[in-house]
Amino acid sequence: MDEKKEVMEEVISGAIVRRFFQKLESNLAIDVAIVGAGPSGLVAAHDLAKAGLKVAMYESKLAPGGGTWGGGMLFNEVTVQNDAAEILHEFGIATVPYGEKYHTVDSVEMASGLIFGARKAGATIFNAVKVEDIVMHDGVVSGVVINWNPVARLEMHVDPIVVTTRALIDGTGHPSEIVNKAVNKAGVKIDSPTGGILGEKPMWMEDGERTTVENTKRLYPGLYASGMAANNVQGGFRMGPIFGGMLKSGRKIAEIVKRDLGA
Ligand code: 48F
Repeated sequence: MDEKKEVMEEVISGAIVRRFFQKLESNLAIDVAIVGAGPSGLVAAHDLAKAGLKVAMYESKLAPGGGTWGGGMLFNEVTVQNDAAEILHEFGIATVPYGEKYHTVDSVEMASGLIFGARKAGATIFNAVKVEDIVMHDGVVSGVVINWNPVARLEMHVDPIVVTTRALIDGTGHPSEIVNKAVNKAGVKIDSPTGGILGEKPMWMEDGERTTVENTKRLYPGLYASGMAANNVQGGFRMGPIFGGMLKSGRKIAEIVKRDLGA
């Protein structure tokens, strides 16, 4: 009897399909969904997964990392304050002191190190996936509506699927896309001076860096914001190519979510 010959093409396709759908299925009901894999979201994902929570991140681009890769004006060096450099060291990312208060970091090392660190802590990252809406159950934000970003980009008429979550963090950066859905689609009042989104102010590095961390908070039951999204919601100043506030904001939102979820 002829033994059936293993066909490599079938094995390889089967491996990808089976493993991907295992990953997707085990992330259909999670503890924390983080939208946007920028620096604040990646630190939050790392800390929350490390605390034993089931964390999934959704990044609409193929490469996670958000605004980290480009440094300032594509000069691929990033700056952080001394205390934020310590967060990078926890991820094994090297920094070089610059004067008394700052460190510089190779932006490629920082982006890849944060991604690797979040993943190694146990967070699952779904790239090329866009969160296009939120789920609201009885006045609590309780899920994300996801689809492939290429589907959205090509404006294909394809329905999404839904993931339920106990906490949802908007880490989408400047547009604060997820909070926008809560305010403008669900019509809820969030924890901000107006109950809505105030919008980012122009550049003031020092103030922007401080308020990014101060503005990091729970906005509504089940809904949180980190990084530039948090600052945009509360009307903070932009800070440009310094990233300490983003890293500290990610750490702060992780502490708040851990407390709220009893982790
Ligand atoms: O903007 P981003 O890097 O987020 P952040 O953590 O950091 C901001 C800094 O990079 C920089 C800054 C520092 O001075 O101001 O801007 O606040 O990353 C946000 C990520 O979210 C993704 C987007 O592609 C980016 O990688 N994103 C945005 N909307 C969606 C999304 C969405 N609807 N679904 C999935 N991903």
